[in-house]
Amino acid sequence: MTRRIIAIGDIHGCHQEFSELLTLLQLKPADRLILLGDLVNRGPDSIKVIELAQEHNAIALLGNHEARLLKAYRRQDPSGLRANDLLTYRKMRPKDWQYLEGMKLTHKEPELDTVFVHGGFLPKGSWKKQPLEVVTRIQSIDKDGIPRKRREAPDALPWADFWKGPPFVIYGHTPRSEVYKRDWSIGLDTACAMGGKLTAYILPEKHIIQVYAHQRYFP
Ligand SMILES: [Mn+2]
Repeated sequence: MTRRIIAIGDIHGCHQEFSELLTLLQLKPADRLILLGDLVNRGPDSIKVIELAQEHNAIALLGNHEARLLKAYRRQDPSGLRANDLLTYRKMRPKDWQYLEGMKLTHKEPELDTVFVHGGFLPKGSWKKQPLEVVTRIQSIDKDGIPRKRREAPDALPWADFWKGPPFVIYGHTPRSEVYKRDWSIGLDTACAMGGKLTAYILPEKHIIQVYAHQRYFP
């Protein structure tokens, strides 16, 4: 029996779609589930997403949304949070915070020479040494080589266009209508909370399974 490595893109509180996807995947005990961060905010129930992740022994990576919530939690000051983040913040129980605290920045599967991360990497230097602000937030790289959000720099190209592996990188964070495949990466954020799809990518067979969002939860 081959063990499957299954990565899932940004869930953003979409617990129903996450649950449907888990059913379709028919997880076996040997399978390894990797969630690419941003489990929370935007969708209807972030706490249920955290619970499902725990039930299925997922490896959950830190997204910019978790990082933002944790920052407020550590200061015990949610005043800087957006309205939507605040809804999650208020529902979080101590054990949910503990779960967020345990999220890793990256995960590597050495046999596949594949790395998993929420946002992505700058193409220069080792991927292992890049700071939280880069790996959880990068979407594009501008002409000066600075990591940017797409919104801030519409003309900048996706970081994945510059990335020449190895390793192969599987990431989320940049919502698109379809997965974004390059020779050395694949982006799996298919904008579920915005009425798109939730995507799972299964290794080693490189198979994609998707479920449609029931509705648009976030503008
Ligand atoms: Mn994100």
